[in-house]
Formats: sequence, C-alpha cells, structure tokens
Amino acid sequence: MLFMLIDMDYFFAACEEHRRPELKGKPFVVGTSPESQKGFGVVQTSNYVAREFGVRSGMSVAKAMSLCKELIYVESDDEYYESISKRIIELLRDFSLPMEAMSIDEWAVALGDMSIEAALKEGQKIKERIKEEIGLPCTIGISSSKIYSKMVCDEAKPDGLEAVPLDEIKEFIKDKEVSKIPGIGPKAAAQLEGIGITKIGEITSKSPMLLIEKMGSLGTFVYNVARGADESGVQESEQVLSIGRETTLTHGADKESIDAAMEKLVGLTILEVEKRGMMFKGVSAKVRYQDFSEKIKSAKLKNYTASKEMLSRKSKELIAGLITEKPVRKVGVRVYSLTNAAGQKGLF
Ligand code: DCP
Ligand code: CA
Ligand code: CA
Repeated sequence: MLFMLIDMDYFFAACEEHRRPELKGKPFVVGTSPESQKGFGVVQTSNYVAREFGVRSGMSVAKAMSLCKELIYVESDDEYYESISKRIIELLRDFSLPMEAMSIDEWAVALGDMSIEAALKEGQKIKERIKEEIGLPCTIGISSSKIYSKMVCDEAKPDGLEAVPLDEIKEFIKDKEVSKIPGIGPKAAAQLEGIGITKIGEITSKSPMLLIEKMGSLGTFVYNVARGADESGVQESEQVLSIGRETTLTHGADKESIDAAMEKLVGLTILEVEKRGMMFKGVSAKVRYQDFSEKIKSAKLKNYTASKEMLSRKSKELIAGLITEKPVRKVGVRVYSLTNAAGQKGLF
C-alpha cells in the first residue's frame, strides 16, 4: 500500500505572495494582530526569506521583528486561505482517490497498490496542476503509511517530491529526532528523553511495555513507527453526500463554549436535514485547532434517524474525544449516509 501526503509550502505567506507579488523576495510574516490575541501578536507563518533570520510560526511578532529589522507584517486573512484550500480540494477530487484533510494546507491520499514509479508520476501531475491552476508551490511525500509520507514530505520541503519505500523507511527515520514523528509534541518528546531516547532509532531498544507504561497508547504508536510497522491509513473525511455546519470560535474557547457552539450547529444541521426531508446514519464531528491542524471522528448509528437529540448526543461524544489541551479554533458537525425520510429508497 502506498500513501501520499501533500503539504503546501509556507501556505498563508504563499497565498499572500500570490495576490501581492510585490512581497516576493522580501522577508514577511503573516500574523494575528495584538488586538485579536489579547495583547500578543503571533506569527502564523513566514516566507522562506524571513525564516533565514530565524523567524518561526508561533513566535510573537515582536520577537520576529527583533530578529529581522526590515520584516514586513501582513495581517492574517483566514477566509482567503480557506477559499484557496477549498479550490485545492476540488482539484484533488479530480484524481478520484480516497483523501483525508489533515489541515487547512495538508491532505493525505491513499494510492492503493500503485507502484512507486506510478505514485511519483501521479505526484508530479498533482504538483503541476496545483502550480498551474492555483499558482502555489507544494511538497509531496510518498511512503507506505500516512505518517511515513508526512515525514518524507517534511524532509523534501520546499517544492519537493520524494518517495521512500517500506523497505527503506527504518533507515530513513532512524537518525531523526523523536519530535519529527507527527503527533509527538514537546511533552511526549520529554517523556522519551526521560528514558534516554532522543532519536527515533533508539525507541526499539526499549521494551514496548516500558513505553506503554510511560506514555500510554502513544508508546505503542511510537514503537510501531520506529520499527517500520506503522500502518496509519486515510480516513476519508469528505463524505460524498452530507449535510453539515461549522463555526469559528473566539480565541481560547473553553469546553462550555465548545458545547454551546456544537448545540447550535446540531440545530442548524437538523434544520437542513428536515428541510430536505432526509434521515441519516452517519455522524461526524470535526475540530480545527489553533495551529490549523484538523481532526475528524465519525460514527455510524444503528438506524436511520433525524433526531436532534441523537445527533446532539453522538456529536458531543465524538467531539469530546478530540478535545485535548490544544486550543480549538473551529468545530463542525456533519451527517452522512443519507436517505430520504419517506424511506422507499436509500439514495446514497
Ligand atoms: N499555522 C498557524 N500557527 C501555527 C502553525 C501554522 O497559524 N503555529 C498556519 C499558518 C501556516 C498554515 O497553518 O501557513 C500551515 O502550517 P504548516 O505547518 O504547514 O506551515 P507552512 O505551510 O506555513 O510552512 P511549510 O512550508 O513549512 O509547510
Ligand atoms: Ca505547509
Ligand atoms: Ca501543514
């Protein structure tokens, strides 16, 4: 099995360069102004010219300015980036391959039993079309799982296309820092360092039991990644025919406001379901975190329903599994596997 991970290069900054070519070649950041972040302007991303100065995502704008005197500040325009992201999704749909959105600028695609050569050709086609039709550069990694493809993609940046087959993956990852594994943040990296592990290749020198004891299910995950046995696949996030609503939350939304937002979305979704005279079996909940990464959880109900209570209960259950310490920026509710309420025929 092969998978492909497409990640846009310096996405928000590339979008800005596209509509303001005069920014090209000058160091600039895209950020949120102090007003929208309670006194702290934060860098969302920067172009590669600014990165030369050490400017990084998540850094305060003030810090970035101090690193580079001629740095230009561009105010973030989420809606514009979102509209470009949607156009890229439309373009990728043309390839008719199972696809999962990982973030506003990142998609995992399942390639089935395609050969490496065919996968590279497909990747080249996608890169060219995104360049020609959207006008932006991206990088594509290809490997035997979603996680490995992401790691290959990270390495191939910017404007790259690279494939690492399964029999070379262990060698490819062994000397990298553990934090290069997607999903391993500073906390998990510190836990691993606590038992003497800094490189991915060192993980398999420990027993899986010890890793599980220290880190729970993440322990099993990193162990499998390190031994070349990761099998993360693509969970199709774009349900073909579905009804749903999503909403952006204000900065630093707590659990209560997330639940309140969900209740509203459930209401709006049910309204649409009723208007179309439909019933549903599939429910999914989506979270977009502050760093624009996304997660979706889906579940199938036993029977078709149009019940608001059912959707409310199920979607809150799903969303609870997605709320971590990471700040949340957007939530969404969606129903799929629809049928018309009259029930004579399952339409989809
Ligand atoms: N983003 C953000 N805050 C962060 C990280 C990212 O607002 N802490 C936003 C801005 C980025 C977009 O998400 O443009 C995509 O994030 P990536 O991590 O993919 O980074 P870039 O696309 O900016 O750069 P790269 O070329 O390294 O992928
Ligand atoms: Ca990116
Ligand atoms: Ca990304």
